[in-house]
Amino acid sequence: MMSAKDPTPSIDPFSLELDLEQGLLPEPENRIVRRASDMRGYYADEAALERLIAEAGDPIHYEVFEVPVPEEAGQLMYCISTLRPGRVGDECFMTKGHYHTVAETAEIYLCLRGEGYMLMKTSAGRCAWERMARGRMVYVPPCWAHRSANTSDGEPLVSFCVYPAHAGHNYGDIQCEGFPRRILKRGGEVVFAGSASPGPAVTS
Ligand code: S6P
Ligand code: ZN
Repeated sequence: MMSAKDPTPSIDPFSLELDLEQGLLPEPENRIVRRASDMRGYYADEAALERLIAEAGDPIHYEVFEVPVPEEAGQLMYCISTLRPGRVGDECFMTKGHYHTVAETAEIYLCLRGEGYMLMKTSAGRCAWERMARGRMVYVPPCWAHRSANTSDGEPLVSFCVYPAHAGHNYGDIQCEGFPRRILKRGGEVVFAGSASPGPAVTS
C-alpha cells in the first residue's frame, strides 16, 4: 500500500501491447461475463428477454477483460469492455450500469470498435449521453453513473476503460433507480426514450 510517508509502489512499471483493431487485451487474468439471464430487471420488455434466454441459449451480453492492479488509491485500473450487438425488444443491448462506490472517481472510455452511446446520470436527476465510435473518448465525471449501449447492427462495442483502482462498483442504486432514458433502435434510427423504470425525472 502506498502512502505519503512510504512512497514505495506495490507494483513495478510494466507495458503491454493491445490489439487496437480487435480490441483485445493480451492474457487477461479476469474475464467477467454477463449473459442475458444476468440482465433480468434491466430491460423494459421482460418477455423479450425471457425469449432471448430460452431461444438463443442465454447468449453472452458483454464481457470485461482485466489485468488487475492493486485496488488502492493512486493506482489506475484498466480493462477492455466488449458489449455484443443485439436488441431486447427494440432496446439496444446495454451494460448494467453503475456508480462508483467511491463516488468522487471519474472514468475514461476510449472506444476501439463499434458504435453506441454512453448514458450517464447523477443521483440529483441530471441525464446525459455521449456518442461512442472508434477513436472517440468519453469522460465520465465523478458522481455520474454510467451505462453503455450498443446501437450497431452487428458489431461489438469495444472500449478501453481507465479509472481509479479503489473506485469500486455500486450496482444496487441503478438496479433500484434505473436511468431516465432507454436507448432503442426503431426503423434503423436510434431513439432516446423516456424510461418507465422508477427514477428521477430528466432535468437536462
Ligand atoms: C468499470 C467500467 C467498465 C464496466 C463495464 C461493464 O468501472 O465502467 O469496465 O464495468 O463496461 O459495465 P457494468 O456496468 O456491468 O460494470
Ligand atoms: Zn465505471
